[in-house]
Amino acid sequence: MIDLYYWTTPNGHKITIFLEEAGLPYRLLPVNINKGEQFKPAFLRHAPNNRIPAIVDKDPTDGGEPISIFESGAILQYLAEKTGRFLPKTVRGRTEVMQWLFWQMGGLGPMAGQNHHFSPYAPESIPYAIERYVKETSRLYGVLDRRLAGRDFIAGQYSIADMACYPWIVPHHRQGQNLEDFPHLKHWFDTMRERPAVVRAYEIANEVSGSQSSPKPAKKTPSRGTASPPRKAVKKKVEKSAAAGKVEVRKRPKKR
Ligand SMILES: N[C@@H](CCC(=O)N[C@@H](CS)C(=O)NCC(=O)O)C(=O)O
Repeated sequence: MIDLYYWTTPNGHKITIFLEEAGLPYRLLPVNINKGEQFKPAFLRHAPNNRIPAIVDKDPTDGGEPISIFESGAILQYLAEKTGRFLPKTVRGRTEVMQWLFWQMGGLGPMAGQNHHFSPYAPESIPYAIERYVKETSRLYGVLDRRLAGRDFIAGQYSIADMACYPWIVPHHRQGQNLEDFPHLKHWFDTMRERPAVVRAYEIANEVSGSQSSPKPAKKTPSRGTASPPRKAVKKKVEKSAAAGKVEVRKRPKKR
């Protein structure tokens, strides 16, 4: 069983997408970053950077003590290696995936994150910062668009690189981007959003944010991009334990 310390943000969605794709059993532990729960000592034991996501694998492949992992890229790599899925084993295939995973971790995520901060949320509008991050996001979208020309997925086959990038493209409107300007990226985005595991990941996000309603902020507050556009009826796939604030996600039969 994997414990997932999670909130409904792009970095959180990456891991629910992986777990849903792989059909791994996991227990979802919401860490409401709008309420400061990322600073609680129990969470910091697993995530010293006080940011979600983090996981604890209670059943590591070496049969030893549970392993805690923070940083979404490291978690995706760990889970891919654990399951033998979504990361090719050949040196070339693996290198393709890893460089795009690092590109997301070092570029797309941080730059789009700054874009979210300065464009819609900053209490003071700073045109220089807005322009810088909207432009840089646009440049990165262009890089991904060119990469996806003639490819279904970022590294050819569906991989953890796609899972890492997709949640950062979901809030494209908020980032001042129009997907019509990036046709290959748009095609990939439309394919990704229809994957059943991706749909489930965003349904879970809606369930979790609905169950942890925070007080409405009086002013604009930096919250981090969350769930997908409203989808059809959200099925009850998540069981909540209100007292413990935990959400148990049961293993589903694989549909292939
Ligand atoms: N590089 C980290 C970034 C994690 C991160 O920034 N998480 C945000 C939510 S997307 C967070 O927990 N923020 C809490 C805070 O800013 O205090 C990763 O990819 O895991």
